[in-house]
Amino acid sequence: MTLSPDRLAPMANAIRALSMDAVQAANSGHPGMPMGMADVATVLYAKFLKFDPAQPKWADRDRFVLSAGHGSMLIYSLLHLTGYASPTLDDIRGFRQMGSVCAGHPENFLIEGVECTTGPLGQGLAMAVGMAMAERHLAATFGDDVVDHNTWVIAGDGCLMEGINHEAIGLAGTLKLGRLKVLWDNNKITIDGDTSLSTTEDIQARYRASGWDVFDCDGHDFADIERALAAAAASDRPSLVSCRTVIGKGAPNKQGGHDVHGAPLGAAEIEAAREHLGWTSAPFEIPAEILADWRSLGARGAAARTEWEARLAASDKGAEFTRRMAGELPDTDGVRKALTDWVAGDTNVATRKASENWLNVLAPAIPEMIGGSADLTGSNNTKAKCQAPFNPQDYSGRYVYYGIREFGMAAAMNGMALHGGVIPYGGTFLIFSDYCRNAIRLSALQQTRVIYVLTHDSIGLGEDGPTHQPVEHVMSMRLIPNLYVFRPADVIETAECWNLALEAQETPSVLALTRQNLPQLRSSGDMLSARGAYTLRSAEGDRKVILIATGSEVELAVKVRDELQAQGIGADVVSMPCMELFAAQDEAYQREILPNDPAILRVSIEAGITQGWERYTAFSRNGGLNIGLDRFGASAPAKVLFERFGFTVESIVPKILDKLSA
Ligand SMILES: Cc1ncc(C[n+]2csc(CCOP(=O)(O)OP(=O)(O)O)c2C)c(N)n1
Ligand SMILES: [Mg+2]
Repeated sequence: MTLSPDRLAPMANAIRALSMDAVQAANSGHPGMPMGMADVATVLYAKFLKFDPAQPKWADRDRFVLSAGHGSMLIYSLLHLTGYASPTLDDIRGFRQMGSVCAGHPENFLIEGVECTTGPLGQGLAMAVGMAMAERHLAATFGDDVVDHNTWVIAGDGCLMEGINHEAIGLAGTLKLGRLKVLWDNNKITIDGDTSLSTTEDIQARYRASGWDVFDCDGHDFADIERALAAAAASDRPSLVSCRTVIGKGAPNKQGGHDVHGAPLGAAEIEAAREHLGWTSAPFEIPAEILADWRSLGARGAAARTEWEARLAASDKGAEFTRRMAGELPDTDGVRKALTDWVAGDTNVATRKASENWLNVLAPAIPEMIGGSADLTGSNNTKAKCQAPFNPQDYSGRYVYYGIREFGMAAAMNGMALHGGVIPYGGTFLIFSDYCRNAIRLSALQQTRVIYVLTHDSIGLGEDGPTHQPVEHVMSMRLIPNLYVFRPADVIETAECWNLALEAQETPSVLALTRQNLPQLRSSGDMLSARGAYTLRSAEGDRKVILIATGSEVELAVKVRDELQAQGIGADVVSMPCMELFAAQDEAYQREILPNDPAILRVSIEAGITQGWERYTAFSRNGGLNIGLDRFGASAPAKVLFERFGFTVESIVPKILDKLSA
């Protein structure tokens, strides 16, 4: 069925009406973008997008990403009008209010039809790059009859202006992601006013230079939109469609100006818009025949989905595809056995090297793992031997050369995880986690299983100096909710932490790993890291001190303990590879490891900022003791730095004795 322009126009006006009325009711929100892009979005849904409201998550659907997340009423309108169960009209009435799934910005964890959380400008488009990567990888692995879909994006001027845009389109162009189609809401307006206030670049030329196809259309001419989208759909390159639009189109006195970007139109202008659009229905009422046209689009999707289900059932790889899309790990008996063998050994290596060694066990056993690094493969030790490059010649490859694009990499990994069917992990130096921090935050918010392999985790990296030496990073990562920050102490903890990260389906993980070698400290398996912290060495005699350490400082804590014991002072060493997991244990376990005894001195040792450690040391004899680094590092060999900054038995033991006798 083909809907003619005279049918499409009222459909687009339904988006406009819902958007202006919802923003007005909430007295908050952004009417300009949904009203301006209503015509383009209507053509996209009517003529191009493959979707089925009855099965929002079916695997071979097209992905639609509203990168300009402030225009959330656009996607809420589209989902409701096409017949998704969520959001309901009541949800839309409750736009931006407590209890409604129609949050201020679209949230993937609130509405099934929302593919990813957007609002932080630029990241939606960059996540879409990851979705398109996952699509190509799965198509190459499982065949076109199982995986064959597009990723469509609506992005605004802001998404194209952000720095991450450069990273994302460079990656997409290099990887020749022809299934990625970006519709640019080219309305020449941002919050402050005309885009010429801040931007003069030739955006189309920049995209072309990055290997993209670029098309152009009048974003309010249905035939012209359809022509341009068809050209983009047919292109084998990633495509940008510049849709020339008028922000707030339909509000006769306000359209085209920046006032319409992010404020309710007001009662008078809404009345004028109703008149202008010929929209006579009351707020939140959609005339039956317009709704029927929208619903007919939704109903159409079932055919493609059921045909695909038949193809999946016929595929000999169907069961494996279904497992991967469900995010369930394969049976990893071999992995469990490998860990037992490791425990029996005695391996002194840097934890980044232990990570690589473990990846060589994991990657062959878990084919959905896709690794990569932001140009630090040899330093992050992220490539397993079995992984071939992921590139346009072979999308079945499982190792991505992201280039020096930390933010782009992290956002792409979010998109890959959200697409499903793959488990992305990627590396950079821990210090550059700041470059991608907001994407790490979005991993946590979106509940994606993304694994960040962040090496060179302290002054222990040595000579590169303070620009490269993380000080505040480990602790500041711990501030992000729903993020596991693992800092393993040796080869065994490294393997355990990798396993925990892989098992955490709805929580991203950071693995903070050393450059320098560390001794193997454990000769027991049992996944002790799963409880976040555990007693690695128990006091002999009367316990006076508990040393709590992470990562490379656990070795030091063991040496400090030996010296205390030699002086007749009983001391435990608690290794705490993951503060979040320890905090999640029941009270009884936490008290077993850290007894509620004010006579015991608790001492934290971590080569980073001490702020935050009071959580575990304040309830302690004389307020406890925090050994750390509350300043920037320096350029020197690691050993010299640890000595200079007091990470030695000789420096720490007297401080403990002082505290004990105070
Ligand atoms: C990273 C980031 N910076 C700033 C903002 C705040 N912000 C929201 S919308 C917007 C302007 C976006 O302009 P454009 O994409 O052209 O949207 P339009 O005004 O056309 O709807 C800004 C600065 C944000 N959401 N994300
Ligand atoms: Mg704009």
